[in-house]
Amino acid sequence: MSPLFPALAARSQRPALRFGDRALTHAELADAAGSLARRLAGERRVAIWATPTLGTAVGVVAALLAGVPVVPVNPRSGERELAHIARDSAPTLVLAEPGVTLPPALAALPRLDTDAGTGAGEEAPEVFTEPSPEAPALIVYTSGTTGPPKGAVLPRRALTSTLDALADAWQWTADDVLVHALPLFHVHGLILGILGPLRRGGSVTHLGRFDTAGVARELSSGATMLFGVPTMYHRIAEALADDPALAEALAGARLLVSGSAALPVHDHRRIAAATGRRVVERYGMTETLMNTSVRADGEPRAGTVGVPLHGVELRLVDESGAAVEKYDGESVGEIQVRGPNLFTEYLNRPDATEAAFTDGWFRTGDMAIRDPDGYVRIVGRKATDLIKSGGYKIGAGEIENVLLEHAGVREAAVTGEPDPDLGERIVAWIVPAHPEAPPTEQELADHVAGQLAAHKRPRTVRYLDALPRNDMGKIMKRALHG
Ligand code: MCA
Ligand code: AMP
Repeated sequence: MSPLFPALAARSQRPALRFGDRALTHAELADAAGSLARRLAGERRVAIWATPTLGTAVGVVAALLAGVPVVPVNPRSGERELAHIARDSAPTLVLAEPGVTLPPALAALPRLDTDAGTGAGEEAPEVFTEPSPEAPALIVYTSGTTGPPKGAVLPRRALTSTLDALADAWQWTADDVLVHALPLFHVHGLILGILGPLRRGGSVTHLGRFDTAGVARELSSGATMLFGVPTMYHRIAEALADDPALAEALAGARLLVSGSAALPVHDHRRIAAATGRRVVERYGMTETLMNTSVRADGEPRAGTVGVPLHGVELRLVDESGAAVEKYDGESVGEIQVRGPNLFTEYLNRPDATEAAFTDGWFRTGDMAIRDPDGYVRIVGRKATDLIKSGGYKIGAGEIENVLLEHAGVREAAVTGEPDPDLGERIVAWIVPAHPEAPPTEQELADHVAGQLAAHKRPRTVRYLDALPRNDMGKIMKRALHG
């Protein structure tokens, strides 16, 4: 069994995964994923239809055991996004839960159900050759400012180094039981939320979908840690006033962790006031996995993402390209990082890979300051055309292109607007092709959801006679919110 998962090799009888009434111990997972892995061995690359279900976890572990790179696909991807990912990643096989009907872009591929291995325990266990630490483990698609999403190639050493650095920062052990409801096609939910507990030999309960009742139930019946995006903590903060059981459950947790976007200080405070517990923030990115965190044994401080994780080098660089040396809580620079946690490349995009690095440092595009004791505070982002909504990164250009394909749209611009629940809300500014009969808000939301993904749909549409443009004809987005 792969050294990625010592508890599988040790055939631990402790719980590993629970999704509703489906659960596996580490030993059972070793059998299920092991026999699925035998069927995957030799494949060049597999896609997985990443529903929030047990089969997705088993399928990803199987691919990792077999040493076959795996591409998690959002099961709510629209046609265009799916076609792009299928074309770009060119999987030789697709894994899916039994009974799932796959859309055309994937249906033509050979398919293996994620339960294909179960019941095959009588087969002799196979010892898979462990690939090199540099070998690709996962390819995770992430949006940029323009163009379709890029596949970040994550090597095996990035997974192990980030998960072990988090274990160090959070004192995360085999005794921890994690609960979360994050999607399984991104780093947060899949790598931290599923592979993390498995690597520790601990366990995870996935709620299937987020609700505060599920969080309260699990934290009051044995779960020790909660992972969530700020939107989830905001909804918890809102519910706390009328839900003493939720407050009690959170108060009993060992660690509450937030990430993927900034958790507003107001929500930090409301949760601390109602539960006596401080939410710990960590900062990461698909391309870098985790960079910094407030440590479990460190001082929790709202509004900061803590200190660099073990093995991660972090520097701030100002606009002239010079390193910001001051730890004064006010000198701003772009966060650049270096370390074993980094991706190796964007799949099929050497141009984009090259542009992402400077002297071996990865440019995150996030702007930050450092407190005198080294705590990092993120203060903004370089690109205005990147929107973080519900913890998802969304490129404005991608949505604009799809809106422009709608027959009722003459011009389109997309921006992010502050939103108490989602952090940012996607706003589409539309010049209708036929002002007397403009497309409705619902029609445009459905169009974007159908082509890209549900979370990329505009939540607000504003209709204009013309978009504000400068002398060069470029849309002046800053003038839109005027
Ligand atoms: C409404 N719905 C529609 C439409 N209108 N669906 C399709 N087309 C439409 N026009 C439906 C949705 O399908 C869904 O159905 C329901 O309305 C609500 O969906 P949505 O609006 O997406 O939900 P939400 O309430 O806005 O979701 C909030 C959320 C979600 C649960 C917090 O945003 C979320 O899961 N975020 C996690 C993001 C994440 O994991 N990011 C990590 C990447 P139904 O009711 O059936 O669901 S960042 C990362 O990995 C880095 C490394 C890091 O640092 O972590
Ligand atoms: P993604 O590309 O979807 O992996 O998102 C990565 C981005 O999420 C980072 O570049 C940050 O802008 C943002 N992010 C992640 N964690 C945090 C955090 N704790 N606070 C603020 N921003 C965060």
